[in-house]
Amino acid sequence: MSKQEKMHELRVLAAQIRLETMKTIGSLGFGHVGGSMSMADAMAVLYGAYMNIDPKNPQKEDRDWFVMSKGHAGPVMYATLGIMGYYPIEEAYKLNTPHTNFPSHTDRTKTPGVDLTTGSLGQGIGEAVGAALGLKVQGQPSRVYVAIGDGEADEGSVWEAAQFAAHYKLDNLVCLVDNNKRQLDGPVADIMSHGKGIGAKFDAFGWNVIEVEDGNDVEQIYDAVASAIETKGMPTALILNTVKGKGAIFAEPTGAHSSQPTKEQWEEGIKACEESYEAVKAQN
Ligand SMILES: Cc1ncc(C[n+]2csc(CCOP(=O)(O)OP(=O)(O)O)c2C)c(N)n1
Repeated sequence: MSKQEKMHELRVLAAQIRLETMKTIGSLGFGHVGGSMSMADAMAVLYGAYMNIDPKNPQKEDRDWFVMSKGHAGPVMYATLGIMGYYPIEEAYKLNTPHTNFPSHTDRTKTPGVDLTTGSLGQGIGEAVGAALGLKVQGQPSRVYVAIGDGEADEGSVWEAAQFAAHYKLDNLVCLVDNNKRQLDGPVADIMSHGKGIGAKFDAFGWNVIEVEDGNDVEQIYDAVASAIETKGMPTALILNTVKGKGAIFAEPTGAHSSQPTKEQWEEGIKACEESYEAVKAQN
């Protein structure tokens, strides 16, 4: 398959992930649309191009791991795992209902394919660093990918984990920063700015840093992950400059953190994602 064909496949997958994310959250009627939709393209690239996984054997020993440290973006992970074949995607439409296997935040005891439990911001990256060290010590070829938010990066524990990962030269670790410039209450720059930037911080902690100008462009993400995999002796941070709510017609214009639109707005939002999925499929 040529690179052009692969990029088309990944764009189609990203559009399908967006559609299924909307259906998953829409089944409940409210939830974290913003930070889920900004991650769809990165999820498509990781699961569609790079991760060594077997959906029929989620625990296989030499698998790559993905940790959604910004655990409120659980729905985009559930959509991705369902599409990849861990379970029928319709199961995820029981999002956050009693006794569900699809809680609002990712839980390793509930959902096949979820490697670590998250939800308390700043916790997942530390778990991912521990997993990366453990897998290295065991001699596994596995890579650990972890996604954090730019608001989440206000947590001090993120930087303890970053320091540890650089010290132990965890080159099997890639941190994807969903740099969508917004957190729960508004713009990150107004609430708690990152000084010279999150990339500059990771650089100061001894990481390899790759700025991805458009973090919703699958080809830019694809090239950045390839470069991360080639980097030896240090972990890599990919700073994905994304748009919060990307592709959700009721959330993208405002960058809302959580959305509770009307039933009609949900129908329109899902229909728009269906149309863009069909349009992307028709492209070459
Ligand atoms: C320790 C902790 N404090 C507060 C929250 C509540 N909370 C959930 S999401 C969120 C904002 C996160 O912003 P960001 O990481 O930028 O997420 P994104 O924009 O990517 O969705 C907050 C404050 C939490 N889950 N954990």
